[in-house]
Amino acid sequence: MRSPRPLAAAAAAAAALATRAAAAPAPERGYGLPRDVSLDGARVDELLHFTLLATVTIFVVVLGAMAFSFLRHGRAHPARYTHGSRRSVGVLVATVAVIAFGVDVTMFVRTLLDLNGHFWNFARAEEQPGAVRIEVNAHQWAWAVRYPSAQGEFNSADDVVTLNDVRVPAGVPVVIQLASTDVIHSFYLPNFRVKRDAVPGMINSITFQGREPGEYEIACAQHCGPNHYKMRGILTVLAPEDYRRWLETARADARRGYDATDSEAHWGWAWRKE
Ligand SMILES: [Cu+2]
Repeated sequence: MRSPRPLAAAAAAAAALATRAAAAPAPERGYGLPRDVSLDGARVDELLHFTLLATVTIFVVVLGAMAFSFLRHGRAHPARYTHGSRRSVGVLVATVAVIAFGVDVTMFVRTLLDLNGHFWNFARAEEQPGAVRIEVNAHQWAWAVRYPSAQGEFNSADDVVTLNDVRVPAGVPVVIQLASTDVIHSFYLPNFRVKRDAVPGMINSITFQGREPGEYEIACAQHCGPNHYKMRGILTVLAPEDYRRWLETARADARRGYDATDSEAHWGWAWRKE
């Protein structure tokens, strides 16, 4: 009788392949922005939609005025030039100024409030119970990812280190500190509406909160060399219980593989307080 071993091995290989394939983020469907799965992404979308609405409105009004003039006057209409009166010009300029200024100031203030209160408020994100801290070191051409030990220390014996693979729990803020060892890269999460450069010699922060479990794309948004396109990672948002289980297993693996003499493996840094 044939040994079941090769079959079992083939099944295991097929299962491993299937898992890999399933780990690819689903392609975006339809038109418009990528699906927003973050807590604060709607703030960015609102500004984009407002800008779109404003430009489309202006486009339609200008086009409408031109079309009206063409249709109303036709070819035979002789050209008539007018420079308006002081009053009419004043009213026109004032109206345009008030509308443009009002729109600009509104957008500017909203942007400042969103940045200071949410997107750049790393201290507040870190204070939330259960907040996750991660270090990401960008290099040509991959993202090296490091989680702290159970005590919250980086470069410890049970740091979990992954490559192009960031896993986070849903429903809590995530704060990532970014570094680069060679050129400028940019850590971009389209589904979370956040992006930040990783600059050699600097530690930059980025924060977001995932709303629903799933797999999403990590991209590099700075052209960083011939293999720039390979800097595609996967950000997996897990249910909190699944995340806890994964982290525990990964920590146990990390402890088993720890080599205190391998200094290159300890590229992490002491967490910077904002
Ligand atoms: Cu890059």
